[in-house]
Amino acid sequence: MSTRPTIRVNADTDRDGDGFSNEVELSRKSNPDDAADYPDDVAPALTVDNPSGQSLEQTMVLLTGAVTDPEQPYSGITRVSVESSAFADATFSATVTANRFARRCRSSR
Ligand SMILES: [Ca+2]
Ligand SMILES: [Ca+2]
Repeated sequence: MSTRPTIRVNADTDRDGDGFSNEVELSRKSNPDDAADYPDDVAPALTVDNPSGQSLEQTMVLLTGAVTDPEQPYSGITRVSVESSAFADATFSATVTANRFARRCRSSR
């Protein structure tokens, strides 16, 4: 049994009035009966607090920042992953809480 919504009224091309046709919503897996759920065309924005061009003299840094998704503020971004040339061969993942993340990174150098 599928929980995917179905089109019941073909004459109404945008049943919930969110600006996306029922067909587009179904093809992009948003709900054609919920105006708050629509296709997301804007990528989330990631902001890192640490200064850019920072030289790494220490073996540990605290990486902090924010992530927002203006098209879908409640889209449920829960994790970010960060790669750094200073920490080759490692990807650091951090849990997002209220749009903020923090991760302590340790270099093996
Ligand atoms: Ca719609
Ligand atoms: Ca919708």
